[in-house]
This record gives sequence, C-alpha cells and structure tokens, in this order.
Amino acid sequence: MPLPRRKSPTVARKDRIPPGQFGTDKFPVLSLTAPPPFDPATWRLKVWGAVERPQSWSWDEFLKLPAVELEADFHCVTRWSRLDNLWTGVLATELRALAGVRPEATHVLQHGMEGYTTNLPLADFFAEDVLLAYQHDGAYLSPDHGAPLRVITPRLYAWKGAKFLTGIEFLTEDKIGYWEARGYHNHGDPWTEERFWGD
Ligand SMILES: Nc1nc2c(c(=O)[nH]1)N[C@H]1C(S)=C(S)[C@@H](COP(=O)(O)O)O[C@H]1N2
Ligand SMILES: [Mo]
Repeated sequence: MPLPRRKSPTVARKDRIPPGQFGTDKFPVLSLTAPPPFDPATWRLKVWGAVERPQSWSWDEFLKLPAVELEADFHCVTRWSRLDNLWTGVLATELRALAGVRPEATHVLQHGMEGYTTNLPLADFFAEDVLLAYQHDGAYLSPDHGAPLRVITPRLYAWKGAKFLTGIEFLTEDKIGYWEARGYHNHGDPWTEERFWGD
C-alpha cells in the first residue's frame, strides 16, 4: 500500500525561496563530525522528559510506526535551498499520543548520536510538516545525511533538525542547543532571516 502523501505548506508559498537564499540541486553535507556508526541491532530512539510514557524504540520497532511521505524544501542558513525533497518517515505529531506528552511540556531538545543538540518550542516541533525521516528521495538516508534517522523542519533552517537522531527530550523550560549556544538564532525562521542572535 502506498504511504499517505503530505506536502509542507511552505512549498505553496509565493516566496518559496526565502530572502537571502538561492536554489540548488546539490545536497551539500554539513556535519560537525564524521557520521557516527549505525548498528541496527543496538540503535535506539529514546523519548523522555515531560512525557507519561518514555519510549525506547529499536530500529525494527521504529520502522513499524505509521509512516508518511512528505514533500518539502530544505533551507540551510549558509544560504542554499534544496527544493522538492521527498522524505519518508514518522510525523513528529505521532509522538504526542505515543509518548503522552504532558501539558507542562514547553520545548523539545533533539539529540544526535554524536552529541549534537537543537532546541525548539513545542509548537514548532509539532508543526504538521515536522518529520522524523529515514528516507530521502526513495532511498534510506546515507551516513553523511544523517543515517538512520533525522528530523526535518521545513518551516525553519535545517540546523533545527538533528541528523543521527537518537533522543527527543521534552522540556518544561527552554534549553539551548549546540549552534544556538554558538550564536545561531534561537528560533531560525528563514522568511524573517532569523540567522543569528540579534537578527
Ligand atoms: N546530528 C547532527 N545534526 C545536524 C548537524 C550536525 O552536525 N549533527 N548539522 C545541522 C546543520 S548546521 C545542517 S545545515 C543540516 C545539514 O544537513 P545535510 O548535511 O544533510 O545537508 O543538519 C543539521 N543537523
Ligand atoms: Mo547549517
């Protein structure tokens, strides 16, 4: 059965390429480190913090969660935008019921396997087009692009989604992520050019 197909609302914008960005068909790699090793036998995605039911999914279990295909653009704060990506994965909104996110949760901190983190307000994490993606354009993610799992945030710059995702922490107050602690904007909306603190 084909998966349900979703489209990020940003794809229909008149100003689809945000100010200060240029479109490219290339897909550059921006990573702090070499890709950390992925072992499907031991990999886990953990969900903890302000939730009723902390989770620890194995790779096989994660692949059985309800999946969708998402058409979305990808905006890197270094000014390239890659339009028309097709991602496959699990919508972030699925986690709300699965983990039982508690009413006092206000923010989310994503954790990458190598130690990368990035923070989001709950409303941005639960936007209808935020995806925990394991495929890009029909193929499982390559190590450089975040295998086995990454977060896609089409309404925000791409640093707001962790590659090599292994943890989602629900918070009751904001906690700053890796780039946010090093001068990047705390929110990261490409259409208002929220690139750096002070923008
Ligand atoms: N775990 C992890 N996630 C990460 C990063 C990283 O270094 N480690 N870099 C971020 C940045 S700055 C960007 S622009 C995108 C880059 O994704 P790409 O390498 O697939 O283009 O991933 C984001 N997620
Ligand atoms: Mo980036």
